[in-house]
Parts: sequence; structure tokens; C-alpha cells
Amino acid sequence: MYTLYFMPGACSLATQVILRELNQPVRLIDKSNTPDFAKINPVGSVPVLVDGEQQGDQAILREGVAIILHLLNKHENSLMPSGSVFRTQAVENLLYANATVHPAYGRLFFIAEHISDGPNKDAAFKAAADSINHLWGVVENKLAGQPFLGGDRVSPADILLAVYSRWGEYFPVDIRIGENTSRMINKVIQMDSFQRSLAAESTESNAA
Ligand SMILES: N[C@@H](CCC(=O)N[C@@H](CS)C(=O)NCC(=O)O)C(=O)O
Repeated sequence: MYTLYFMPGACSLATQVILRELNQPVRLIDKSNTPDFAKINPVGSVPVLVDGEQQGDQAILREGVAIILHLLNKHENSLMPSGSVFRTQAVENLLYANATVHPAYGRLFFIAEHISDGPNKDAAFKAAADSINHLWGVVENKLAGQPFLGGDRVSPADILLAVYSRWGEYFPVDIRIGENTSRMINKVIQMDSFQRSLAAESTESNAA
């Protein structure tokens, strides 16, 4: 059994989708119901995954990519290809999502929180949106000849990108996602594992 600390709609949603794709049972804990979360992750971010039941026999894992690779190494799956180069390319895509696209969206959250309303804030939002749109353009080109970044099958990077794509609507920005990418995102969002993860987040957050 795994325990996943999450925030509704955050990148931890991708971790939950992957757990469900791997048919692994998961207990969800909303970070906002965890007053001592700083003891679990001093950085303050989700996802955090606890692997194991017993104290002393548990691993507490932080950082989304480390968690995802741990799960994919541990459980048989078709999300990651097996050949060495293909596997490295899948990790490259995963890091493109987590270490390049995610921080680009992170700028929107930062601007919303730290810059006072006015022309400077508008300009900062516009610059951040431009860089996000550039990154979606790179994804769009990669998807010109294949439905998913994983090729014919969904890959972890596709799942992460589908989660991030939902963040633009929180801000006054014009995020442009191309047709190929929208098609990929819609397919991922329609996956049973994605829909069940959204429902589980909502149930868990409303329960407290
Ligand atoms: N590099 C970290 C980044 C995680 C991250 O930034 N998570 C966001 C949610 S998507 C978060 O928890 N932010 C803290 C907060 O909003 O309180 C990872 O991939 O795990």
C-alpha cells in the first residue's frame, strides 16, 4: 500500500494516475489537512509518497520524477519502453515535463502571489505565458507523427503534461496549445485512471 500526499489538481495528480495505471492501492492525504507537513517534506511541496506500511520499514519519497521512476522500476508496466535508448528518451520527456514545463507554469503562480496588480504584473504574466507557449510548441512538433510522447502509447510525460495543461485557466493569460497536443491531452484526461484520480481527490478533500 502506498500513501500519497497531494493538493487537488497539483502535480501530485499525475503521481496518482500512474499509481492507478500500475493497479496499486493508494491512500490519499490532502496536504492542507496535515499541519506537520514540514516534517514530511521540509520543502513544503507535493507529491510525497510513502512506500510501505510499517514505521521503520517505510520509504518516504519526495520529488515527482524520483517517485515516478521508483514506481515504474518496481512494478511491471507498459508506460516505459524497455530498450535502453527508448527508456532514456522517455526519461528525457519526463524531465522536459517536470523540470522545464512545470517551472514555467510555476512562474504564473509566483507572479499571481508576489507582484502587485498593474502594468508590471500584466507584462510579467504575458512574458511567462509566451515562454509556456514556446514549450507547448515544442510538444506540438514532437506530436506531429505520433499520438503520445511515448509513441503509440501513453507515457508518464504525457500524463504530467495533461495535468499541467489545466493550470493556465487559473490566470489571466492566453495559453496556446496546438491541435496535436490538445488531442493527446484529451485522451489522457479521458483515461479511467485520470477520471478516478480526480474523483478520489475530490472525495478526500471534501471528507475532512
Ligand atoms: N520539484 C518538485 C516540485 C513540486 C511542486 O512544485 N509542487 C507544487 C504543486 S504542483 C507544490 O507542492 N507547491 C507548494 C504549494 O503550493 O504549497 C517535484 O517535482 O516534486
